[in-house]
Amino acid sequence: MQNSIKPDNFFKDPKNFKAEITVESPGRINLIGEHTDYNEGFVMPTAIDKKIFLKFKKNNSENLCRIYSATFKNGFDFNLDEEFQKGSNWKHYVLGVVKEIQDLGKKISGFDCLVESKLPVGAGISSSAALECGVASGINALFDLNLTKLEIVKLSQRAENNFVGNNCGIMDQYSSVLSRKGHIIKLDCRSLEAEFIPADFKNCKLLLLNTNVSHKLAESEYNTRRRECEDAVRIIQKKYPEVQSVRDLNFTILKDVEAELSGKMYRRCLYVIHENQRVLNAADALKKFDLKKFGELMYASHDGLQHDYEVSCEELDFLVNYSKNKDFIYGSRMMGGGFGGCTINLIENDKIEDYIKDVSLAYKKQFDIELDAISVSPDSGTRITKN
Ligand code: GAF
Repeated sequence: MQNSIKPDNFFKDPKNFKAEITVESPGRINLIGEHTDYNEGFVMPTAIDKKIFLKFKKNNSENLCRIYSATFKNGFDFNLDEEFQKGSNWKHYVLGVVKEIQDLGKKISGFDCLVESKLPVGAGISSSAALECGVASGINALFDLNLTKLEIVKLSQRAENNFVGNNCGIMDQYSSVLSRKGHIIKLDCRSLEAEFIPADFKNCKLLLLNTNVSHKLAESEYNTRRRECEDAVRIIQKKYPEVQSVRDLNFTILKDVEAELSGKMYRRCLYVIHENQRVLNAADALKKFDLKKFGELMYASHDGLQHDYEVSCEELDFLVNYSKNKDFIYGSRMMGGGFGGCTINLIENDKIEDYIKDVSLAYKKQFDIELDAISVSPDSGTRITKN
């Protein structure tokens, strides 16, 4: 790895960067179906109108690549023929993607890339998947690699798993790349069969409330949850070899093997069985415009994440509790991996402004932290422009 690039000797003036390819790579929300993707279950995400913008151009060198983030005001360079060091800074998401592309046997040469993010980091709207998929899509277009969108999704997920060390599922990358404007995806994370449901919330909107906390536990506990589920499956397989993942469990099997599982494993599995069913019910409710039902499922999801899956935190629980018993809020839950980030709220349009003021004051009083409100709309996945 070469020295960090300083803005005064590289990309001095981002506005003058003559891009060959521009990529708009969106963040994502998830309406319901949390921690179900890596258990081969169901999720209901969509890309949003908040994005990372990436510009690419070839730089005529055989191997030198230069990346500069206008957002973080720093950059780095690397040679395509060097061995990349693993890590978990933003640059490792980029390097991981480049490595996965090289591992597919695809030939690329030196390029420059300018990144500008409008996605808050740590908010749980997956700036990491947006970065990975944005880099992969840009390189694909710049060098005419002919990777399909699904290949971009999968290699970006592998980059995060293999290089950054976060054993995430496929939901974030899938929705960042393959979403359709104005739709929510009901995704089967085993078959990758997707149904695009019109995001018609009548007089309601989706509002994110960012706790502005990101507890340290997030990464290690995420991987622990995944391991707990996989360990449970291995134990259950001794009696039920047909169970390939927690997706295949039902209450009868779980009850039958309860004594062989630790208390934690049992509760993780119990949560996932319920959550998968909630996603299927939520998809039906959305198709019938039954927002009341949809909201109840969101609250039940949060309850399971808080008590059985144990990935919430007091700031998230406070916000969800605060929303309860307000007749203009249909549902609220933590969103994403947990331990901080945002809640997602289904709230009546004309009450949003007053509610933001009200809940922000209460949150500040409780934790002495500013709350950020982010209004989001379901948008299309990655957009690429050839300049
Ligand atoms: C993170 C992961 F990246 C996703 O794959 C998913 O597991 C999510 O947490 C929890 O639902 O965003």
